[in-house]
Amino acid sequence: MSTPESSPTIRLSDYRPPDHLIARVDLDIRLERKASEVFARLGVKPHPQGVAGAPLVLHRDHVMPARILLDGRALRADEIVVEARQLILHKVPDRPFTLDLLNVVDAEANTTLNGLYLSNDVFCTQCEAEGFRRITPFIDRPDVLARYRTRIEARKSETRYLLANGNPIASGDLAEGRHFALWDDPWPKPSYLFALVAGNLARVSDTFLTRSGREVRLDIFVEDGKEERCAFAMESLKRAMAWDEQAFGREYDLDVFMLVAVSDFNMGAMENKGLNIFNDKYVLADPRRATDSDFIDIEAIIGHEYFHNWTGNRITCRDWFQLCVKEGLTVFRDQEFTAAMRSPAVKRIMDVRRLRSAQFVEDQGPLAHPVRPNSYKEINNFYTATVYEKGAEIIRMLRTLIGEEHFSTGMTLYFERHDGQAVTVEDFITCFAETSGRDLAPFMRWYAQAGTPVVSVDIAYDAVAQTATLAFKQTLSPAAGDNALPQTIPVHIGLLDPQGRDMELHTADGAMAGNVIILDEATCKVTFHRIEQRPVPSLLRGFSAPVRLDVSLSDDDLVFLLTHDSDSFNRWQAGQTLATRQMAAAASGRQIKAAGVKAYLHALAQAIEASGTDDAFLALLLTLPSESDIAREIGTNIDPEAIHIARRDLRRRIGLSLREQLITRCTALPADDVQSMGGTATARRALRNALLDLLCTQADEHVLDMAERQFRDGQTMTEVYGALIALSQHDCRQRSEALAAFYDRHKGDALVIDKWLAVQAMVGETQTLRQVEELTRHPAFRLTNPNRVRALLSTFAFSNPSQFNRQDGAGYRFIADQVMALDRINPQIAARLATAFRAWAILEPGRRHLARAELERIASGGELSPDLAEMVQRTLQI
Ligand code: B3K
Ligand code: ZN
Repeated sequence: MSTPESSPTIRLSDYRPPDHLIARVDLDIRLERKASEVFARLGVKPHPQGVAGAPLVLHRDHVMPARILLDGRALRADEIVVEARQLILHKVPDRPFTLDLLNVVDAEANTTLNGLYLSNDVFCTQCEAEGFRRITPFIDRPDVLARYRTRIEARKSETRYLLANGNPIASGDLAEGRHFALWDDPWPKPSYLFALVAGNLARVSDTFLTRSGREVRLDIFVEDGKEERCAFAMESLKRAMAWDEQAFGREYDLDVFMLVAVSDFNMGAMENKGLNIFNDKYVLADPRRATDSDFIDIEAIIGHEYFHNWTGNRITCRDWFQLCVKEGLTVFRDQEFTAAMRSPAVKRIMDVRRLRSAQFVEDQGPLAHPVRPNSYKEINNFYTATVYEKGAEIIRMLRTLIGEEHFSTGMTLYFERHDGQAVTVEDFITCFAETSGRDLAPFMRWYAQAGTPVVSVDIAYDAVAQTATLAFKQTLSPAAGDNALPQTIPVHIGLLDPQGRDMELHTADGAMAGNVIILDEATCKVTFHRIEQRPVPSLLRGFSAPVRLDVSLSDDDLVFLLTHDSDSFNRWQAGQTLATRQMAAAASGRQIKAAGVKAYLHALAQAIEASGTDDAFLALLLTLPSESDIAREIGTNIDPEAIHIARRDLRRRIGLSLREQLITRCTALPADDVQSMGGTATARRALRNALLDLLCTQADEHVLDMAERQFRDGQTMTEVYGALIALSQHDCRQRSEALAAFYDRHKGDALVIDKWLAVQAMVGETQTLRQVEELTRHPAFRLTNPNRVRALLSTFAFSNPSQFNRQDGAGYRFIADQVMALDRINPQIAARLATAFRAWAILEPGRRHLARAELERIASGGELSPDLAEMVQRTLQI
């Protein structure tokens, strides 16, 4: 821990290669809970572009070698300069040499879950971004690539398995009940990809045959007794491996691929070479204990980590500013994987929802930053929705811009040219400029300019000339900076004729390629000819760019799109826009247009009746924009309570007017059992839950009984939890009974109990805060476990806007207290939770004042970790 002032700012413009390289790392690790010995033998050499005779500077964090030997000679104390976060050797040879370091690491005392730590008695590591320096002093930066060999030794009774990166090359028993394993990783890697796991785990094995005919052993390691819950994870892994071969031509490159599930983990998972470590939430699943969306997440995250093997591991980033070069690209790859495995239309909507709810909010507040940031104090604070999700949107736009074929050859060129390297965004984009022949210099602005551009469109129809003219204008966000230049924005469009059919698009120079307009100036006008009737425009189809669209379509036009658009994304979007319009008006005290509401309800009714609509898609149509979506639309002077009421009222209105249809549709859905896990059953369950949720807004005995029955008889967690969520929003007997029964049924199972914690934290009632406070003292809750913290505290702070933003400020006070307590245990998780305050500046004055006061209280609360200190300073913009 250190005081806020003590962390230096790291700048992209200061980048220079290190003066030394480490080409070989031999680790010999003797594990003990309190004092593991880590012998590190480093093969060091001067960097060809470094300063000759420069000192060797090693990063260190909580570790100080007891002995240092240079080419076998023990260094004297006066030859070593020890600084708080560095170890400096001033006199090192100007030729390759060996450095031996003997370190002692206390895994048991490490609650940060960064470096070497224990999770339920299992030794494991997390080294990205800068955790390796907690294990041994090192040049701990991604442009230092080394070959690693790792020997692990430990007590046999405590460590059935000893795992590290690469291929296993030896193992055996030793004296005094100890054993060892030796691992060799043939692929040079940065230190952040190092991993080690040792513990009494259980193993589930399978094999995968690569397309070139190599057999790879697949091992999933889990805590004892959880083996049966790994089947889906294993299937997902095999699907991911096959898909990467087929879609990107990428094969796996070691003899064994291992995946370990641990219960204490800071994020979703980690792509360590050959040894991915996962939060067990994203591995363990069976239909009775995990929901369909858990299954979907597991498949996506297993894919994501596996895809990193090429985009991240074989080709890594030069420095942490280039994080998006592995993360944005890998998110894009996992999105494509899910789209290929499931419904592309549903996947796109889910991704855009996530982008808007996390990234747009970030972009509109004090934490806005470019996809490639210019500076940071604590890099862990920059694993953000902007780097990940907006980073993925940039890749998607790139593909739209240059076309499928150039994109694919560009990817192949990238893999060939940069294999084994640590690269920059420029290296990556250059490959596509070369294959497409397009100047991508203007496109690079997407990486440099923060903020969400607004694209406004005016439509003029000339019935005499039979032309339709679209006038586009882009307005950059103030976050983009004073010298910002227009972005390259691909706008996919369609024009619908009065029957709802797509018209052919002809400009003066002929038919339009792919119906995509590239807006790369501040304004642009496009005229379409031979438009015989007034068209309804469908703009930004498939959400072709991460922008806000500003177009004044009438309610009737939106209903028309909701009913007819051939682009499913825009069908969904039309419904969302209509609903948001009503709710934003109500929440701002403006008159709601009765005709608008009526038209919206009518369109929903039609969608429910229509045959042929995919159930999962219909479920999305029936799900209203979230309270945060509405807040974002309103933009300033936010009153979260008024928004909550507006949303609740519209839901009630739907539940009331469409009651009979909702019931009929719900009862007509065939029952599911635990065996029904395919796409159709998943879609059906999503629809059943969406229908039930709307019905329950009526809170009469009939609908509450329906929910209670589904809760009691549901065969899958999706149904049971769906019913519990529907019930949880109403203060009724059924709710308290269901909550008690759920706890009773699952009390031994932490991951399921997380759902129980979360559902209570989401209730939009004033007693929720007290309930959440009480739950922090419940035996099921632990501040040291990130999954528990996220289930209870993050759900309250991020998914319950009306209660977190209580008018009396008690929600802010509570979360601020938790953030400060957490900071002493796990700074990364504390800093993450503190981002709940990121939208404080757009609140109405009373709440704004209270939220700010809590941020200031954290800022002045004594010793803060660098993580939290930076986050609070940025949020307050001080
Ligand atoms: N690369 C890791 C994230 C590491 C976060 C470090 N604070 C997981 C992923 O994106 O796949
Ligand atoms: Zn990733």
